[in-house]
Amino acid sequence: MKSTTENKLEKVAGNGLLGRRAFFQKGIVWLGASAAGVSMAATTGDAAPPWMKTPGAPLRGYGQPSPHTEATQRQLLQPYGTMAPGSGASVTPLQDLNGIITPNGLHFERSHNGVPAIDPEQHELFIHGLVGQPLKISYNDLLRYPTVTRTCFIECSGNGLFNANLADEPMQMPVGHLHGLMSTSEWTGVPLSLLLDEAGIEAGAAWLLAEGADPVAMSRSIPVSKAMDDAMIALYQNGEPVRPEQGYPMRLLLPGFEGNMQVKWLRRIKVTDRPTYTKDETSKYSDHLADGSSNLFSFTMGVKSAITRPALPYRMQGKGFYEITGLAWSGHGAVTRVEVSADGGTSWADAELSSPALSMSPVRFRSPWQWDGSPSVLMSRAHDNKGNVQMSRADWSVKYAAGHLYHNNSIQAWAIATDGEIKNVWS
Ligand SMILES: Nc1nc2c(c(=O)[nH]1)N[C@H]1C(S)=C(S)[C@@H](COP(=O)(O)O)O[C@H]1N2
Ligand SMILES: [Mo]
Repeated sequence: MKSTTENKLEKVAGNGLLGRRAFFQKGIVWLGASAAGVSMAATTGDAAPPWMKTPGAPLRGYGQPSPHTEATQRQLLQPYGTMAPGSGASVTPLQDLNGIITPNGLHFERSHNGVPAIDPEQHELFIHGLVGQPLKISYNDLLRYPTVTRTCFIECSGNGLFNANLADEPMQMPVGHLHGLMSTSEWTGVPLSLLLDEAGIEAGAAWLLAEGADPVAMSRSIPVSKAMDDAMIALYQNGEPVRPEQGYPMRLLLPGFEGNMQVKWLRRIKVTDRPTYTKDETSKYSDHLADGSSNLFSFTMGVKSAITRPALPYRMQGKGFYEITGLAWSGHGAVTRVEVSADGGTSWADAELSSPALSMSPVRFRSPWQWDGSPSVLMSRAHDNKGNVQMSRADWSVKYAAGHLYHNNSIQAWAIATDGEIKNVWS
């Protein structure tokens, strides 16, 4: 960067963090890539690139990513190998994405026993229990109900478990592997309250049992208050029918709640007066605290952020200007502020946030940074509109019992070495 430019840049925190105004300031030379001496004639005629000299590819019915981005894939985690290849998870490659929306083919998947091959013509949703009129609704009938649209994230309560206490040392893995059990879509579907009103909830109804049509019939208990508030039977994901991995033909969407409760391949809702205590909510998904007690249910996903670039699996390409960017989200509401540090938390600066800041939807944060090539530690810290602040990893580890893995929304740090190597570090 030229020294004249450097004078214009406002340093807002230690180790080269620049003010957000730098993004809008005129006359800044970010990389200084120069076109001097190149004549436009060289880009046409014989000197034109080969793809300008033959007709382009034919039209096709369903678009695919460029073959040059084929490496942008979900990473598969299959703990039981070929014995149960549909049991496990695949993570969103956050390192290769920008913006807030996850493309449908890259939405993370967590399935307990694979994707059922549901015939939509035969699939039905039952609503029964403490209702005046039990309902049996076919997929085609559900498509005729009034719909709503909202953008929100789904996050597995196991997201971040690789940065909990699985090993004595921080694990070195791509940012998608560390934080990619979180994806964001624009969901469209039928408000659950509408269907419950139609069935007529009876006095004493306080909970729902939601059950999936997969071979494990995964099921969870959900408070009626959430169902009547903002729950949705999702039918469309980013505009197209929900993908098989996400629950085709329909899934339960509970904005801000842990992913496990958002039952895929939804087939049954039973209205009850108490939680059902299903196998899926008693064998897993409880939070064990340091004092020996447990939170049986902890529905809302905490406020969290993660730097997705610079991050593993990549390395720095020499000193100079970088945009530090990542995602911040909260199950309690909207993210209002994200701070970034380049000196391991000694000093912080507010990052630029993408708009709009929607409730239970991530924001993309961005901070300009001038790396002088010295060892640095990058961190981000998110705040939401309900007053929640992301806690340090040290504070998180003492809150929960040793070995606890769920709901790790603590701050994660990337150390950058002089040779450009990036490492996950605990601080
Ligand atoms: N029927 C059913 N619903 C399910 C699951 C499942 O295995 N079966 N997995 C749950 C878990 S643990 C999570 S985190 C989310 C993941 O949603 P996704 O696969 O669409 O990302 O779905 C939940 N709903
Ligand atoms: Mo999950």
